[in-house]
Parts: sequence; C-alpha cells; structure tokens
Amino acid sequence: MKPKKDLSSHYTQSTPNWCPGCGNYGIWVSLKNALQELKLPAHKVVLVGDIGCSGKLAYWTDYNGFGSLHGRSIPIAEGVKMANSDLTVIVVGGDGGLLGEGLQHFLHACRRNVNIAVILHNNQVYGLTTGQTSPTSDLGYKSSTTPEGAYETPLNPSLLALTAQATFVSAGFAGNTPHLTQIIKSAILHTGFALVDIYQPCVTYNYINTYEYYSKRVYDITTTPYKPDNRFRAMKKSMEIEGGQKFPIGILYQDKSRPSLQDNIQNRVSPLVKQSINNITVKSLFEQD
Ligand SMILES: Cc1ncc(C[n+]2csc(CCOP(=O)(O)OP(=O)(O)O)c2C)c(N)n1
Ligand code: SF4
Repeated sequence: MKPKKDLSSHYTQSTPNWCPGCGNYGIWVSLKNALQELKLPAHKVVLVGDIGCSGKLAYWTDYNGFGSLHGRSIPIAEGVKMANSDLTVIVVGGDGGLLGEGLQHFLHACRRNVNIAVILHNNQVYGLTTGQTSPTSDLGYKSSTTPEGAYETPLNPSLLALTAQATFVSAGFAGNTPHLTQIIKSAILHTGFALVDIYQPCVTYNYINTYEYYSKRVYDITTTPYKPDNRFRAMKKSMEIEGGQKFPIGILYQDKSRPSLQDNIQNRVSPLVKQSINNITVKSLFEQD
C-alpha cells in the first residue's frame, strides 16, 4: 500500500511562499504594521482572502483568516460584517478576482457602503495561474492569453470605485511600506466601504510594471495642494494613471458624512450574533417527510 502523503507542513506553514521579491511582501508587512499600530485585538479582525497569490496573505497572520473563492471574497466579507458588525473585516485579493470574476460584487459593495476595507493587490496579471492577462493589464501586454498583446483597455479601479459612490478611495505602492501602512490604517478606520488600490510588482510574470517602473512614476499626493473632499476632483486625479506616466498615491477621496450599510441597518435590526437564539428551534429541519 502506498504511504499516505504527509500534508502536515502544508497546513502549519506560517511564512509566505511568494516568489522572492514579490510585491505581496510589502503589502503583508504594511497590513500587519497597520493592524499592530491600531492595536486591534486579533480575535476582532477577520481577513477574507480571495483566490490567488494575494489572497494567501490571509493565511499568514495571527488574525482570523478565511480562504474564499475566486472573485467571491467581497460577498463573504459582507456576510461576516452583517453577522457581527463589531469585527474589523478586511478583504485581500488580486485584480483578477476583485475586478474580473468579482467585479459585480466590488461595484455593489461600493454603492452599498458596506463597512469593510478592500486591499487590492493590483499586479496587473493573474499571478497564481502563471501570468495571464488581467482586467488591469496594460494595453499591449503579452501573455499566454493575449500572445499578440492585450487589445482591451485596462480598468481603472479607483475611478470605478468613485463612479460606484465608494466613500473612501485610495492608492498605495507595495515598494513604499511606511506610506502604505498609513493609508491602510486610514482605510480600516473609515466607516463605510474603503478601497486601497496597490501597485504591486509581480516579479515573476509582469516585466512591464516593475519596481523600477513604479518608482519613477509614483508620487505622494500630499506633496501637492490636493484635498480629498471632492468626488469630481478625485475622479480627475484617479485618471492620471491612464497615461501610464503618473501614479498618485494617498487618499484620493473620503466622504465621512454618508452612513454605512451597518449604520443604516442597525437602527432596525441588530446583527445576528446579538440576536437571541432562545426561541429558535431547528428540530423541523431534521424531520423527514
Ligand atoms: C471560479 C474560478 N475561476 C478560476 C480559478 C483559477 N484561478 C485561481 S487563481 C487565478 C488568478 C488569480 O489572479 P488574481 O486574482 O489577479 O490574483 P494574483 O494571483 O495575481 O494575486 C485563477 C484564474 C479559480 N480558482 N476559480
Ligand atoms: S507569481 Fe507574481 S504575484 Fe505570485 S508570488 Fe510570484 S511574484 Fe508574487
């Protein structure tokens, strides 16, 4: 008989297995620093991972982690938040999952103003499945799915979120962890839907959008006279990336006045975990016809 394969190390591995130099490391460190600086107790935080290199971040912290399905991390995070609004709920996922298969969830969560933070690891490729073209890949990007170069213009995540009425829209760079830490902290503290769109080099498959590429083009918007209080101005700012020459990082837009979904709902009904279960019986579910 064949000996059983030993999978114990697979489940107990506590350090990431991303490629050396991957931008996910910078995001991992920034998110952990942000949570540490906010002094949030581990049992009060849930990281919901999408599927992909990015989503695996949820395995490698001491906080609660939930491994979801490709494109379905946002609805799962919404469910967690609805069930227990006391939890800090954070989505970690890639441009493929969040803007490809999960685009509808992304847009509706924005307009719903559900109180979660979405950390978008935007490496402009499908990393885990070996570098196929994603919804944010540059025009002309060559991969196994677009051997002649991508014909579709890339989606602009911040502009999409602003169009769908998100109340916190920001961008960061995986190569600038002190700055990214502060942006992630602000996103977590925001009441309502918060997006952090992160320029994340994939050193194995994306030879265009590298650390060098971004280092030359990224700039901190606080070094310019900019106020994040106007949606139209934020849209214009977010469109700077479309020329491929300038990538503003920082808080593009924040609206603190709009109530979150949780604020709206809790006036009428308390979250599931606070409801009494004394009068609930599940006996009938086990009865046969
Ligand atoms: C429904 C479904 N479709 C396709 C896949 C295969 N799949 C797994 S990861 C992945 C791409 C991940 O790319 P992205 O979301 O950008 O994350 P990254 O790996 O780049 O961090 C794909 C297509 C899957 N797991 N589930
Ligand atoms: S394939 Fe790309 S995104 Fe995935 S771990 Fe390697 S460098 Fe990172």
